[in-house]
Amino acid sequence: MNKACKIYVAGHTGLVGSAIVKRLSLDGCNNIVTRTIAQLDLRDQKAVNQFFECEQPEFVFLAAARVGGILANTMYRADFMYDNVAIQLNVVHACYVYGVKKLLFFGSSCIYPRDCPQPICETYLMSGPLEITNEPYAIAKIAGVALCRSYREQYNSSFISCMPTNLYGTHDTFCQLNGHVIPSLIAIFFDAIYRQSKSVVLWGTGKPLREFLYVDDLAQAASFLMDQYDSPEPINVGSGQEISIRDLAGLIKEITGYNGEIVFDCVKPDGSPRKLLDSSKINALGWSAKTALRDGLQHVVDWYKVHCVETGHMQIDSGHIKDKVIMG
Ligand code: GFB
Repeated sequence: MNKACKIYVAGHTGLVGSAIVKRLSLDGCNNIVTRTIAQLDLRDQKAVNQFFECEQPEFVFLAAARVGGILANTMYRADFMYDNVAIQLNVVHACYVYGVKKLLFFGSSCIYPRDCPQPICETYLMSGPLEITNEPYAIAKIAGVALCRSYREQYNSSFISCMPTNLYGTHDTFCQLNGHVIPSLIAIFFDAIYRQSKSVVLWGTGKPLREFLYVDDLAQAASFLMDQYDSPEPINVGSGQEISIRDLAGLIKEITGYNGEIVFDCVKPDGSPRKLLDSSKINALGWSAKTALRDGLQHVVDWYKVHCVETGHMQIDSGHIKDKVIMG
């Protein structure tokens, strides 16, 4: 992939896609193609084919997906399955038909079995039952991995898959109903500061462990893999930085400056007890995460203050849970 190559970043308005566009631009890539969902609905096969025929991208980062935290995954199971399978079928097939040189597909750490040994190696894929809260999303993502491998096996297509661990960064969904835990907690603590609430209610027991990767580190890994990796096997991308939800909440509380109490609502789901990736494969190739969790969180909190708190755009319960989908 050289700087003049035509690169399509699918999902460029989302957490991952926006970080990839930023990374590629910093690397000097000057021929990046993007489309918003209003311009191109990736669930529409005809529209996708027309786009590929017209633009003829050489490299594709498939970061478009319907995404959300534990609640959205639980409530909109059909949408998470349908939208992701449709996007993947259309984009991967178009990459084959229109001769894309290389495709990088983003899976997720939730595609591994719920109770598999930790840290999780790539070989554990499909070795046991999935976590129920996000099973439709996980099955859709497993289909994406299998799709890339199948086109490689049958047509020799250079399609690869990576498995990012739980991500966080700017341009995320800072809303409790839709969001993942980090953006939700940032929004909740700032809302509590604004309302002078004495306590905040978070979900689950606080006991689950999560590994977190700053999205700019993932973007760097994605660019690295596009250049360095060409294998049918998916590859994990993690930071090795694991923390309990309770400790994470304490850390975000401290960084935001909230002084009240944290209460856990144990009726709400915990999801997977633990999801720590074994990233030794990508580490051995020469990539490792750079951003310490505290530094990354500080950066996101500072960004949120400027872009959402000071502008009055805090939305902890926007209610538009079903509409949140990144596809363009
Ligand atoms: O980030 P999160 O929604 O997703 O939740 P998963 C992580 C943990 O944080 C769970 C707890 O144990 C939640 O119960 N939690 C506590 C909260 N308070 C909150 C809150 O206010 N909001 C949220 N969102 N969580 C996701 C999958 O699982 O992992 C996705 O559902 C995706 O499909 C992602 O694959 C990587 O880590 O549990």
